[in-house]
Amino acid sequence: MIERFDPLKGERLQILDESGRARPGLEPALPPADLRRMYERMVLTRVADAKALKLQRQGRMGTFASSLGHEACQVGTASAVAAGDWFFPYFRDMGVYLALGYPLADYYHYWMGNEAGLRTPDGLNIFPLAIPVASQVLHAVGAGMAANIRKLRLAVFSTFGDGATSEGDFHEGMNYAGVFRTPNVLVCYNNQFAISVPRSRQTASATIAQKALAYGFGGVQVDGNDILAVHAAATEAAERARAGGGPTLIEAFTYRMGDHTTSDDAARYRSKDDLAAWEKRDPVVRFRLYLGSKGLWDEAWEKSVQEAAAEAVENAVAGAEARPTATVADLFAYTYAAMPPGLKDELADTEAFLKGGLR
Ligand SMILES: Cc1ncc(C[n+]2csc(CCOP(=O)(O)OP(=O)(O)O)c2C)c(N)n1
Ligand SMILES: [Mg+2]
Repeated sequence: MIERFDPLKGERLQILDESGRARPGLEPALPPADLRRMYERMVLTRVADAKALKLQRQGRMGTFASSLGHEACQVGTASAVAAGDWFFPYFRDMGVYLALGYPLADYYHYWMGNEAGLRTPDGLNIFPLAIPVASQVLHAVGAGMAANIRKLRLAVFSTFGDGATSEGDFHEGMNYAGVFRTPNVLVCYNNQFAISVPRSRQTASATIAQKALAYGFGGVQVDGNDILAVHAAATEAAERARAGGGPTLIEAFTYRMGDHTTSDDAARYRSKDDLAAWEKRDPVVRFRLYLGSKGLWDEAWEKSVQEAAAEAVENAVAGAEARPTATVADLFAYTYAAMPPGLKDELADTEAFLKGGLR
């Protein structure tokens, strides 16, 4: 289906319009229980996100990158992941983590300043989220190459922002993926900004999806506020990857509804009108309206979903805050199996400095 939407012609895959109506012939055949689970995960992401912002303001969490407005991108992409697949996420991916079953307490613990929170539990194939912009694309393509060498039939996902497409790592990864036909699903959340830099200053390409064509594989632009469109594109791309059909680039067209992170103030560089226009395209509301039209949503169920999310979030906060905070030694401990002498010296210097003087 994704071939039917040509990025060079400005075509974008949209299944649900803003009022939640599905376009005939494009609706994926998902069982009601799956649809409802997707909605629950979107709500959990939103509630957990709002809580993280509050915790940061209270000094209980470090700098945090909000997922507000990205719930369809994140949960939709994760909904295409099958057992055995791998995921290489980035710093704005809480919905991916939650949809794949990562413990929220661990995720919070990481953002509270302890990298132990990113040690993925056994059984989940999630690489630690990347802070260096676009570095995860290389890791994902490398893992895709490993899957090819080992003849494993799996898909390797990676997500990144529009700003990441200006990085060399992105282009190197794309090039390698195209040449070696790695089984990658590369999903760009084009949220129109890289901190304060607008999409128009990022690339002169009409779309990000079309960049795939130059690397010899397919790219598709989808409505990133439409979870069914993201799900359909990611599912098809993953099936293609597992079947040996090579990589796909998906551009999920969306908008960053919050500040870049808690240390940013987006009001300084973008207009209220833009924000108001995108509020009407809220991905959670759109999917709720769709579920309502299918008889899968009512007020009582909404209440139970919201209450379950709130309870899960409160439990996760308590769990994360009960864990140990990071020590100075933790900053040095995990790069090498055995700490080299230079690093040992640095650790000793740092500890001495914090005790009130240099050695
Ligand atoms: C290699 C690198 N350069 C710069 C930064 C600082 N930085 C953090 S986020 C960001 C912008 C990322 O924008 P985008 O890729 O669009 O993702 P978004 O934040 O919009 O989700 C920058 C420049 C970084 N983390 N890594
Ligand atoms: Mg961006």
